[in-house]
Amino acid sequence: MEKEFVMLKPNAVRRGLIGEIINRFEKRGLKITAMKFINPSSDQLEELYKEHAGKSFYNGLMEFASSGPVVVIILEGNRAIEMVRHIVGKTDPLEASPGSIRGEYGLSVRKNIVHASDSQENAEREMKIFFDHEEITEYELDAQDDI
Ligand code: IDP
Ligand code: MG
Repeated sequence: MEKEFVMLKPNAVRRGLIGEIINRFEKRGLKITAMKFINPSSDQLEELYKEHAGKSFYNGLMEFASSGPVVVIILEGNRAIEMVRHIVGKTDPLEASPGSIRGEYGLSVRKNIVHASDSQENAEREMKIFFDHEEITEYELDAQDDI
């Protein structure tokens, strides 16, 4: 089982899409093992996006990411990282498949609704920015045998 870190960006919250987005992950059999609704600190966002520091879009990204509350989530499942990135869709909503989250709700690259870690190493690193070890739960999904 693999763990994936996801953040619903401030425009997902402001547009009333929290339930819709979480529903997609649940319906796909991914298990929520941690979740919270927070105002991210600038330290947390700098750490999350540190690989992009210095890029042309960095300042705009940071301003947008800190513009309101976000939902941070840890999802668990078989090949969860690939699965979540597939459900989320490509970075540019214009290139994201119809039916993916970004392909359905995204209007611009910067405000593309959801963040999802791109590798096991980054998922481990990013979930630690937002969650303490004891905040991550363990339980079985009822549907586990049918996935
Ligand atoms: P990802 O979120 O699909 O992994 P990354 O390349 O890691 O994409 O970029 C992180 C975030 O930075 C994107 O989700 C998007 O919000 C923003 N971003 C990436 N490239 C651009 C750009 O060219 N213009 C504006 N924002 C961008
Ligand atoms: Mg990325």
